[in-house]
Amino acid sequence: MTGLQSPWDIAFTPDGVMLFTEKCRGLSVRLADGKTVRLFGTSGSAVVAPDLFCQGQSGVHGVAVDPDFAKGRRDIYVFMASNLRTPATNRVVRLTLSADATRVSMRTDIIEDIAYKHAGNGAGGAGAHSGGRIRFGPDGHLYVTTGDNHNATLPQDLNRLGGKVLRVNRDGAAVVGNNTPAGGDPRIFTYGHRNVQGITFRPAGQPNAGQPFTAEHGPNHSDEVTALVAGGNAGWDPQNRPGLRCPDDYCGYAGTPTTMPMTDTQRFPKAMPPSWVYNGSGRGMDSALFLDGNQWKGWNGRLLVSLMRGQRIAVLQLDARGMAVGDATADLPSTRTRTLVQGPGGNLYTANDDGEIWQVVPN
Ligand SMILES: [Ca+2]
Repeated sequence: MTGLQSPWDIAFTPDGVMLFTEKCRGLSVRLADGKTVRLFGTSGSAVVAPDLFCQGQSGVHGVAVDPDFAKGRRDIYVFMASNLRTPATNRVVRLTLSADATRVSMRTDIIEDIAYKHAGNGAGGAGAHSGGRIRFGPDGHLYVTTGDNHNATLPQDLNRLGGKVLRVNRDGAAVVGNNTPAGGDPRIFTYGHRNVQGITFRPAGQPNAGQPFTAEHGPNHSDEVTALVAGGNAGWDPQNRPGLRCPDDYCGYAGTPTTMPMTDTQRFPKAMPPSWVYNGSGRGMDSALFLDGNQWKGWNGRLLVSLMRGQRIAVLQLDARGMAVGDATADLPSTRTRTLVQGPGGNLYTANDDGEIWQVVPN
């Protein structure tokens, strides 16, 4: 597909209908005959969400399909910025897709209180660092990635939903077993993140199958892939760094891998260690996907990670613990890739900042 406006994420129903989001337009569907319908979003959509707004990096982000869709639970889930509350928040909204996939109804907001950056500060503009990827894991639960909003205290604050990975049921309730530290919001699965926009799950047949791996933007250094454990601290804490110059108390852009680490093992000795740290040029670590299927041959089971500024996709080989032991670059044209998804049949689908969605077939 071409001519899209900032496509952000893609999801497929089991019968092959493709759903996609555009940041400032909303959710659309591409039907089997190639026709597209704007289902939900801003003006021009079949169902207009008057509370949805687009600002800076934010708007409509992730989309996911209910794991029981094929059993008749025709629900889809969308991450979006909303001004229903003052100040505004990010939300996860559940919708029901009609049998012909041309209409949505039954909006239910399952998470209403994900942190949103309502005003610019010394670190950047409003709407920054919302996270926004949503994926069902093989455990049947919905994982939601959020961002630090350029807010110094947010990542380590266990009562606010920014700089976190959440794990909830389809109604938004906390999953038993999240292992959130005592006193924290029980929807929090991991915390101490900066801006997570990639999450994928280790495929069946690999060690620790089902374990979630995140891809996370670093602060001009140290983009990270991390293997998550329930209740884990990812070690990002951009506050109280007396040696650094910190506009509006946010030290996130002020230091080096030593003075402002993405994983601060001095403050948090038990922090989850990164599987792969990328310090080269052209970072912008965004989406992540374990490729799964024999048709991918040498890439079967490898972890793809998009580096947006680098306009390339890294192909990582992991060891049994989940640590990267090799990386290559996918032989694909250069572009800023926003999402990586496998469709029915196992082909790879990507969306990019040139307004395109690609289908990539192993050859
Ligand atoms: Ca980290």
